Order: sequence, then structure tokens, then C-alpha cells
Amino acid sequence: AFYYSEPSRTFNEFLLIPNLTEKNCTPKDVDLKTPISKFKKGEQPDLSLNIPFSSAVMQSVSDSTMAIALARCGGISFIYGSQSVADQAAMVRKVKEYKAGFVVSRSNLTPQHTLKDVLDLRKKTGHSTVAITDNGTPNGKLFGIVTSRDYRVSRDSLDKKISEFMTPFSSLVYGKSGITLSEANDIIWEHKLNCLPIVDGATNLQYLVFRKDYDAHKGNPSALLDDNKSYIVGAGINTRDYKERVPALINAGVDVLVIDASDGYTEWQSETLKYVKSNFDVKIGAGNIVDREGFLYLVESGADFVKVGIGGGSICITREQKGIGRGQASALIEVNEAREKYFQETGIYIPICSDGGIVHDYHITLALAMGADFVMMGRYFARFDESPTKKLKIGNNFVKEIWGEGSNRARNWQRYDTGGKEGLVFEEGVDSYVPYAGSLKENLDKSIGKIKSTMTNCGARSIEDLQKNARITLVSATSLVEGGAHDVIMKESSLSGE
Ligand code: MZP
Repeated sequence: AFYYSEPSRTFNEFLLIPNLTEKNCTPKDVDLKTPISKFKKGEQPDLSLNIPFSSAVMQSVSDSTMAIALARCGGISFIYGSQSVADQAAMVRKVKEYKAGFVVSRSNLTPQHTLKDVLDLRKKTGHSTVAITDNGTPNGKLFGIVTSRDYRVSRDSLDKKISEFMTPFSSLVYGKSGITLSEANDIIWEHKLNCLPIVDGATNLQYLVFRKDYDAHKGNPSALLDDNKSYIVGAGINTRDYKERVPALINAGVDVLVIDASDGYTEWQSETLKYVKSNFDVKIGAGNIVDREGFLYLVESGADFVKVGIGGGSICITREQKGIGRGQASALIEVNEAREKYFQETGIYIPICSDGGIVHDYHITLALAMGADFVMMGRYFARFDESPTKKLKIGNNFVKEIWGEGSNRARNWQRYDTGGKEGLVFEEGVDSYVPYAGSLKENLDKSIGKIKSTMTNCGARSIEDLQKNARITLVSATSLVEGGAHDVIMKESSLSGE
């Protein structure tokens, strides 16, 4: 057998050491744009993300609701493949056809109805709605109610969203604008306008509802128009039914595929990559691998990006069950070296995705510093309103469900079988809970804030800067203790926080 001289290391064993921070290197100067498909030196990648976040190819994590929410923030979801081809394609189509926004629905309400009617409707449907009156006061004539299309979004967080935008009673101050909803949304997000776009039930914008105190007539939103875009979305495939699944996903508008397997260093992956690359014009990643050989094998078979990580996932028991895997940091460091060498030799840059094992936000920054172009996370996203699973109360705490793709519950045997005819007889994943954490956007903003702040400590304005210039040190077991709060008596309130 071959013995590695270094032990397999995890993110917890490393820390970043600050570099000089120049005055013009503040968090707002940091750009997290990152490639997700291979490109030639000096050229731009065909596909990139505005933030280096992707959500895992898992039933309990990535459906169309998650995909829309994450794409809106600049990341990407890979819709899970452990479902029928038709169902997966329908989810992809839903993301591509989605037009964000709030819908004005007059439902059965007429201008004669009162505020009480609106509140009754809220109670009855459980949906978060806001009443729109013609003069912005409860006494005005009821124009309609605004409700979210994202019914899965919890009432609490939707209420909060609405109150951030407008008072419960807002006046319609901007009439028909003649632009599409998607255009309006782009404008609203980009210019941080204080308003809600209202559609007529289809896709055409009818009104923008502004806060009462907002001077809506300042500027003309339609004059600010950039392109009519749809959200980016990925999808997981397997090495068995790809001849049927890939065309269906492409038809549905998928932007990028990934072959989803716990061990990607296989001839099945190579065959799948070659087939997809020679028959379709679509970007496709492959994995997972944890070493140089696996990386080169998949790249030479045509992979547009490579996913790194075996056995580090929060719900994964592969290492316990089968004794294979590698500490995520060691895997990433070796694959990054192989990628850099490949780039020097060929001039082709292959993006790397670090998949699994991210527990703290700083692990994301470490992964980027160690060469990842983006990370994939399951547990992180499973905690949010937008994940597909149930929110439950256990004791005094809210939790959400998460289960591994190798668990009996997911029964995604393709990901875990070794190609033979017989199905697997043991599980490689668990069925579990994660603490509920609220809305994706709020949590993502916090994580991004931390990443950008750490990057400025490292003197890096971009992920590329960080990869080139980060200085990373191993930590000893005793310095880990020094890193947390120590030698003080913690107050209850501090213990409950993250
Ligand atoms: P984490 O972000 O929850 O730590 O890890 C998510 C990753 O775990 C997924 O992207 C996938 O690579 C891996 N995964 C998913 N299901 C299993 C399993 O059942 C698993 N063993 O290891």
C-alpha cells in the first residue's frame, strides 16, 4: 500500500494570518465574483457566480424554492437528481420561468371591503398579506392585497420583509409602467428602491408600491432598465440514466450540470462526461474526488469544474461505514496544487468546488484561500425557511429536517452504488435535524459580511487575490482552546448565540 506522509486535515486545524490591509481594501471593496466553468487564460468564464455559494444536490436542500432564493442572492443551487426525470426537469423549469415579486390579488375583496376583511383573510389563509388602499391609510378604499408567491416563506419572515419595504398601508403612487416584472425586480434590487413590484398575475408589471414617505416621482424606474434575465440554476445527474435525464434538463433550461457521486474517480463518470460533452452544448462538473489523480482523470474526461470532498458532509457516515475519505482541507490543498500545475501547463483554469464539512463561516474563507472557487453546502442551507423540509418544534427549539442522499430516506442508490446490479444494503447517510435559522438572505448577508471582513484582513479584494496571497497556519490542539472564549464565566445570553 501507499502511505501518505501527512495526516488528513480538516478546516478546524487552520487559521489565516493577516496581511497588510491597505486603506482602499474595505469590505465594500471586496468582489466575490467567481468562475464555475473552465476557461482559457486571459478569457472570461462562460459561467460565474456573484457569491461563491452553491447548495447541495440533496432532497432536503435544493428544490426550486431554494434555487430561486439563492440565485437571487448571486449563488446557485443544484436541484437534486434523486427523483424522476420529469419532476427534476419541472423544478428546473420553475426556476427558469420564475418571475420574482409580489402579486396583487383582489381575490374576493372589493373596494367596499374593510380592513377587518383583509385581516380575516390573513387569518384564514395563513398567508402574509398587506392591504393596499388608494390613499395609504386604513380609511382609504381598498385597492387589493399583496401576497407573496413564495408561500413556503414563513409568515414571520415575510411580515418582516414587507415591513422593511413599506408600512402596512401604503399608497399606490406609481401607475402602469410598461416594463416587465423581471426588469422591475432587477432595478429594485440593484438600486435598493423602497418598493414592491405588483404584477397582474402574469408577468407584466402593473404598479410599483412605494412607502408612503418615499418620493416615488424622483427618477423614472423604467429609465433605469439593465436585461430581462432569468435565474441561474444547476442540476445533479447520475451515471446511469443520463441519456434520458440530460436532454430533459437542457430542455427545461438548466445552466449547468454536475455528476453527483460520493466517489467520482470512476470509469462511469468518465463515460458520462464524454457522452454529455460530445452530444450537448452544456457545462458539466464532476466529482467527488479528493486527490490529484482523481482531479486529472475527470478533467481529462471533459469536466468543466471538479467537486472535492469525500466523507466530510454533516449527514455523512461514509468514513465510518467504509473507511474511505479524506480530511477536507488536505483534499483541497492537494487538488488545488494539481489544478495550478494543470493551469501552468495548459493555460486552462478548472474551477474547484469544496463540497461538505463547512461548519463555521470562516471555513468558507479558508476553503477559498486553499483554492476553492466556490463551496457547496447542505447543512448550512437546510436551516433556512427556503429549504424543502418541515420545520418542527422540539422542546423549546425550532428545527428543520435534513437527511443524506445515502440514507434510506433518500434511497438515492445510484449515488452510492458501485455499478453492480445489486442494490446497497447499508446506509451512508443519516436522517437528522438542524437548528432552524430563519431566512436565507439574512443569514447569507451575515456570512458574506464575515467573509469580506476576513478577506480585508488578508489584504484581498477578490477570491483570486485571496488564493494567491493568503497565509495559512496550522493550529495546535492547545491554541484551539485559546481561540474560543476562555477563562471567563459565560452569561446565559452569550451561550445561546452561535
Ligand atoms: P454539509 O454541507 O451538510 O456538511 O455536506 C453536504 C454534502 O454532503 C453534499 O453536498 C454531499 O456531497 C454530501 N452528502 C450528501 N448526502 C450524503 C450522505 O448521505 C453525503 N452520505 O455525504
